[in-house]
Amino acid sequence: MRAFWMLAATLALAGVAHAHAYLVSSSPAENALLRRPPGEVRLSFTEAVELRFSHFAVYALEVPNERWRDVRWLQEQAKALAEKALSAGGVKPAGRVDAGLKTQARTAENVLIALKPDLGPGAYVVLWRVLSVDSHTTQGFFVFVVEP
Ligand SMILES: [Cu+2]
Repeated sequence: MRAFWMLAATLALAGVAHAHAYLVSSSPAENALLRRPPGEVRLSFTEAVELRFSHFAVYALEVPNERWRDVRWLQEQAKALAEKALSAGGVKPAGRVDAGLKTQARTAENVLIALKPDLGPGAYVVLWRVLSVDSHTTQGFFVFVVEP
């Protein structure tokens, strides 16, 4: 709790900067079509994020395989899932495939998310809501597909 108030005080003073933490790049990349399942996801933000006050998740997207290359359609499905997953209340979607954060720092621009081993073929959604060190919250998501 003490850490929270220290953070709040710091953030109140830091209210001048307006860069926000936006995603710069990721691995896998947005809309990547992968032959092998990745072991982790790396997200790079424009500024450092407070890991303990941020949320990251990766979900399997239940979609028929003939849709795996339909980027716009996948985007719509992913958006619906991300809204559900990031909403404050309600039932969280099933199918989480992330296995915790590999990044142990309190703040970081690059965040590594471990994945469960041997993800099967399919579409996956990476989503986040991050508190950046300048006190702003941003959120987003993207899709990648594993198609051996
Ligand atoms: Cu900002």
